[in-house]
Amino acid sequence: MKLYTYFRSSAAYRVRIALNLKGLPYDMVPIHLTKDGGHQRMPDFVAINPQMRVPAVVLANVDVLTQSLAIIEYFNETHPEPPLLPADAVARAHVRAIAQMVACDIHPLNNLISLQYLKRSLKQEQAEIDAWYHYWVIEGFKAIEAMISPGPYACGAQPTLADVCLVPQVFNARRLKVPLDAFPKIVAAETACLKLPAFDKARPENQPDAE
Ligand SMILES: N[C@@H](CCC(=O)N[C@@H](CS)C(=O)NCC(=O)O)C(=O)O
Repeated sequence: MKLYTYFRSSAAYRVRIALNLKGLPYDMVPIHLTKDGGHQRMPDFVAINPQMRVPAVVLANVDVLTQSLAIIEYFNETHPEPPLLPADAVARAHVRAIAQMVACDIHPLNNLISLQYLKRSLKQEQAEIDAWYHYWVIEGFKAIEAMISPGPYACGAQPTLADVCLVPQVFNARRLKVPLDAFPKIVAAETACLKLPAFDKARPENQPDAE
């Protein structure tokens, strides 16, 4: 299978972690999101993902999967071990809630294309864009911090979809210099996760396209 990825994309980072946790091999196809106006806009990639975003997965039978959460749930269903969602329905809803707080409430407000729109179309200054970024991460992290259960991972003793989403968002927050002192449980979950080879191998700095 092929994973269309970009080393710094937190959505692609989620899929790399999940595939590594499942022990599934994949070939990475780097899509540079800023070079030459963005390789995600080139016809070869648009034919794979008309949304012009990474990640995308092309399975061995050439089926195409897009959207990180849909991709991860597909692999969790087809390769159940280790499970990324708990067996208990309430616990599962809790894990999905944290994952969606990252993927649906924080990330869309501060991913590359949203920040580019603030800058290029709405002509906002960099300081205002940074303030926007920090505001939405901090608002989201305040709620997630309150929802994290005793660790070492975000939702207990095993890494789950919540960690798969949270760790890349913490990477992004650090890169944009969001102070994390108010979020000790989030940082502790991140520390525990990054000790696992599956998470470590997926880190942006460990990717073949890292700059
Ligand atoms: N909800 C999507 C988000 C995908 C997304 O926004 N990817 C970003 C990188 S993290 C992207 O490809 N952006 C392209 C662009 O900014 O033009 C998912 O979870 O897969």
